Amino acid sequence: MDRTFVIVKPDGVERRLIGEIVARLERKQLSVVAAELRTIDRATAEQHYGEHAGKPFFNDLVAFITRSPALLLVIEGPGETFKVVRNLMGATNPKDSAPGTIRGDLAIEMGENLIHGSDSPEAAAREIALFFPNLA
Ligand code: IDP
Ligand code: MG
Repeated sequence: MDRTFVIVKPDGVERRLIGEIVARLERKQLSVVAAELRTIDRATAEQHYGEHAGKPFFNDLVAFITRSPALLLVIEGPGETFKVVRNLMGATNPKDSAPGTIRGDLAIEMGENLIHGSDSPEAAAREIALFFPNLA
């Protein structure tokens, strides 16, 4: 089985969309294999989003992802799980995300786009290790 890392971001928890978002992953036949509601600390957020350090939106992004509890998830599927999740998420900017996707149906602002999913197998491994260091 193949794993990826997902965050229901603070806006998703605040809007009480945990159930809606997890249900969409489960209906696709993906499994939740680890889950924790956690307020992400600043250092972890900066490491997680390290590829965006120095970009104009970086400080807002770190403030957003740390502002209140997020649901951290390890998601498992039969293969290419990162890709399956990214397709369910929709495009980064909710104004471009297709209807039928999580962002396309439920979000409208780039800065409040509900969900993170790793963008490669390498990112999935790195992010799972960062957020769930005790997971085998
Ligand atoms: P992704 O979440 O679809 O992988 P990334 O490019 O990795 O998209 O960006 C990470 C997050 O940073 C996005 O989900 C979004 O919340 C935020 N973000 C990306 N680009 C912008 C931007 O141009 N303005 C504001 N926020 C942005
Ligand atoms: Mg990304």
